[in-house]
Amino acid sequence: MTEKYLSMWKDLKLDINAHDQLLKTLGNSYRDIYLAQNNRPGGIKYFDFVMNEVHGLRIKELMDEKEQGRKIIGSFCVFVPEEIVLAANATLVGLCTGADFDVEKVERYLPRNTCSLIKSAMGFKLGRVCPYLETADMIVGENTCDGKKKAYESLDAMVDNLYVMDLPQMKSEKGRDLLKSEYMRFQKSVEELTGVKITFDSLKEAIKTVNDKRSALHRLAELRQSDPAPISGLDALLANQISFYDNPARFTESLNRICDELEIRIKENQSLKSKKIPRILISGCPMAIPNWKLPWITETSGAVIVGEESCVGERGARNLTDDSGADRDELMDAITDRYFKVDCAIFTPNKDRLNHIMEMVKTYKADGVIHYGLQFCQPYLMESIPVEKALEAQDIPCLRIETDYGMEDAGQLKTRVEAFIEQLQ
Ligand code: BJ8
Repeated sequence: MTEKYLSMWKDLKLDINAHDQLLKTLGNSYRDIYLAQNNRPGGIKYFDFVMNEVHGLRIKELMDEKEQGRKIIGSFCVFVPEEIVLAANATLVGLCTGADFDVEKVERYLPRNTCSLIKSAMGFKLGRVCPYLETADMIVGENTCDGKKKAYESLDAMVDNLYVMDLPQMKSEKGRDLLKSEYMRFQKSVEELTGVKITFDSLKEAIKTVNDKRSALHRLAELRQSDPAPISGLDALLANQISFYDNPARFTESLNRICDELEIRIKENQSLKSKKIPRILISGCPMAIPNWKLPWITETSGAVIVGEESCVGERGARNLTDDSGADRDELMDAITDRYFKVDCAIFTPNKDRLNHIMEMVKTYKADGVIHYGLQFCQPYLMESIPVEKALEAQDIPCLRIETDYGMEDAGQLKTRVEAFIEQLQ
């Protein structure tokens, strides 16, 4: 792949040596974690292909789109509405935040006690190894947690195309008004960037495209409710991760094809594993590509992950946008209402998230919950305590994990996860 896309990466001014190193590491962990699994559905080969080409063919496609005048918008958060971006004839891509890079350099800009996700975003920029970041015509940051908020001030000094979206912190009427006004402001900025006026028809069509993508993710989630689970949590996570990068219509079609296959598996009672194994719900911080550490440890310790209460999972993908509005403003209201339901831990109070975790335990027939908190992530680590208490009050076993992107604690994590799974058995 290196030779084939070398000139493109050079044009994007990537650090070629560092980027080669990154691709090598990514390829090795994908082989050891993903390709080592047994009994994967045949359709998952498409996602293997996408992963193989995540810095290659997909970037080439984005560059081709740019050549035809289409703008690329990069985002770090599920609060950035893809519907608005698509309606202005632009493309939304998730930005890389799932691996450590250039940590030493990053710590010259950010305190050491910053979460891995934020450090990763900064490391990919400082190291010039993320082609998505370099392709983007607009990078959208959002005022969510304090770490991100302040890190965007540093990022702003490194790029000339950062747009920061303000976000509410309370689920109040005022909070909803703020979200709507921020979405209106974003819509205007996207129109200015693309030179395309968002119309009722283009917005309605974009809502349909995104709803179709989310419906395919919902279908996958529903199939995972079957016992035994028809697909590994690792592969389901991969589908959720890729949904942030791939062309939405193509992604929807490919995922629906996998779901067709899983339906047959369920009908024919083909089990992923030969014996019954504990079912785990993962809840907490988002896991961006290639953050596979905890799911990999969990699923190689004798359990299967059946759901993710996460932004790269059900928190991010649940709820469709109502497309029955009669005019553009009504559709913008529907978009606001849909996103206002996202129960990120930056909200206070945040009862909805707790209720959602409880509901997911039941729906997915989970035997236990692993709460995943990134080190130094105050919102999710703070919430992990009431989450654990509420689960324990209902006799639902919960394991609270606090970790980062490094592999140094992998052995210790495995011991804890194995003991937890044994307790579930
Ligand atoms: S909507 S979860 S994608 S903000 S892990 S950076 S919270 S200190 S990522 Fe998120 Fe949007 Fe919320 Fe979802 Fe801060 Fe925590 Fe780091 Fe985090």
